Amino acid sequence: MKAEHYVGGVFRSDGPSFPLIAPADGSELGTVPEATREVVDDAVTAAQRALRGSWGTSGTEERAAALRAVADGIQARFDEFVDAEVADTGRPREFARTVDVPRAIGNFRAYADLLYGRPERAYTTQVPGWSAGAGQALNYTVRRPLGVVAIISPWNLPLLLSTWKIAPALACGNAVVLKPSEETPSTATLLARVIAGAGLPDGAFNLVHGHGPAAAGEFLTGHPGVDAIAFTGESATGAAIMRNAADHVTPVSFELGGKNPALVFADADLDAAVDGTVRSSFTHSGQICLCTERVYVERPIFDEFVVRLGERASALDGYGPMISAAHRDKVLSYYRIAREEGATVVAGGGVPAFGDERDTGFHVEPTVLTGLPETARAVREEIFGPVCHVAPFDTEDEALALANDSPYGLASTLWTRDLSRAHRVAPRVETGIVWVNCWNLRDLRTPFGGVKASGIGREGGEYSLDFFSEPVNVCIQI
Ligand code: NAD
Ligand code: 6OD
Repeated sequence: MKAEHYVGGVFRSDGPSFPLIAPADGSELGTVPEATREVVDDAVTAAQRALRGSWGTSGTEERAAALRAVADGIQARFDEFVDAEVADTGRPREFARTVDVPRAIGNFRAYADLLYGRPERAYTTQVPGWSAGAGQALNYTVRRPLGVVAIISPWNLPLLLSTWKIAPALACGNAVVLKPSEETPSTATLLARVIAGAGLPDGAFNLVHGHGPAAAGEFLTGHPGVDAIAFTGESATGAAIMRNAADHVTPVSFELGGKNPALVFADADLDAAVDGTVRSSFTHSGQICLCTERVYVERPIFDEFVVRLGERASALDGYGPMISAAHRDKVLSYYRIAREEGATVVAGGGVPAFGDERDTGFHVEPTVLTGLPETARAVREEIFGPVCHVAPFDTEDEALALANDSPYGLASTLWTRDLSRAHRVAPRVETGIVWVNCWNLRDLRTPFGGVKASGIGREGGEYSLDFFSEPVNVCIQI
C-alpha cells in the first residue's frame, strides 16, 4: 500500500517523505509523504470549497447514503484493509479481522442509521415557546455543521479511531481533513480510495500525512480555516494542540491518555476476574487507551489473584509488537524504572526470544508487577504497554481512594457479584466509563470519553452529533 495524500479529490505524494517501518520485524514497508504547509493549506481550501458547493447543501438522506456507500466500500476491500492494518501495526491478523475493520464498517453504518432513524433529532427540534412581553413565539433549533473539521488520530487503532470521528463529522455535513499517525498511514490511504469511489463531492474528505510537532499536525490544528478539532492521542499532545488552537478559539473534542484501574472485590467470580484482567491488560499488547494498568484486589484473594494472573501472562503467545522501536524502548524503560522503584516482577519484565523473524521486531513481554508504592512512576504514569501493577486493598472506601488517586480518568473495571456494591461504587469512580464484570463491551450509542487529563467531551451516538454540529435557535414571533 503506497501512502498518498488525498486533497480536493486528487491523490498526490509530492514533497519530502519518510520511511514506514514494520513493527513486526523492523523491515521497511515503504515511504510516506510528509505534508508541507502548502499541502495542508490546499486540503483546508478544498474542504472550504466543498462546503460552499453541493456538500454544504446536502440533506441527511444524501449523507446517510454516502456513509452507507463508504461502509460497503470498506466491506468490498475487507482483506486489503486487514493486510494494511496488520502490516503497519504488527497486530495479530485475527484482531484486525474481528475488531478494526468490522468496527470501521460499523462506525459508518451506525451514523447512517442515526441520520435515517431520527433526522429531526440530528438537525431540528421544535419547541413552542412564549416570549415575555412580546406575545407568543415559535422557537425551533436547527443543527448546522461546524465547517472544516481537523481530525488527528493515533497509531494504536488507526482505522477504528479515525472512522469513529470521520463518520459523525460527515454525517453532520462537515468537511474533513484527516491527519493519521505518521506510524500508520496505510488504512487511511485505503479509506481515501474507498471514499473517492463512494460519491462524496471532492473536498468533503481530505487526507494529509505527516508528523505532529512543527509539521502537518501542527499546521492543521493551528490553521485559521479549521473550525473544529477532534483529536485522539496522548494528554500532552492534547495540551499542545489546545495551545495551538487557542489563537483561533477553535473548539476541541479530546480523547486522551489513561492509567485505568480495575477493582477486584473478594466476592467476585475469580475466574471471570482473572480472564477479564488478562484481556483488559494485555489485549493488543496493552496498546489500547482503555487497558488496565492498575489492578487493586481485596486482600483475602490478593495472593491467589496475583499467582493466577502471573501464570496467565507468562503463558500468553501470539501477541503483537510495540508500534515502534522508540515505543518499545519507552515501555522497557518503565520495566527498568519499576525494578529500581522496588517492584516484584511476577511475570515478564523483558524482551521475548522467539527464535524467528519476530526477534528483529519490537516485542516486549506481558508483565505483572507488585509491591510498588502508589507514588511510584510505574503506578502513576501511562506506560501504554502490556503491563499492570497489582496492589491489595482492605475496604471499599480505600479501593475507591486508590482508583481515584490519578491525574487520569478514562475507564475502570469493577469485579464483584454484589449488585448493590456495583451500583454504589460505579458512580464514585472518577472515570468516564465504568465496566462491571466486563471490559470494553461497546455500544456505539453510549457516551465514550474520559474525565480529568483523559479528555474533553464525549463521543458516541448523539454525543458525537452534538459535537460536530452547532445548535442554532430560530425564533419567529407569532
Ligand atoms: P500522540 O499524541 O503521540 O499522537 C497522536 C496524533 O497526534 C498523531 O497523529 C501525531 O502525529 C499527532 N500529533 C503529535 N503532536 C502533535 C502536535 N503538536 N500537533 C498536532 N498533532 C500532533 O499519541 P499516539 O502515541 O499516537 O497514541 C497513543 C496515545 O493515545 C496514548 O496516550 C493513548 O492513551 C492515547 N489514546 C487515547 C484514546 C482515547 O479514546 N482516550 C484512544 C487511543 C489512544
Ligand atoms: O471503542 C471505541 O469507540 C473507542 N473509541 C476505543 C478507543 C480505544 C483506545 O485505544
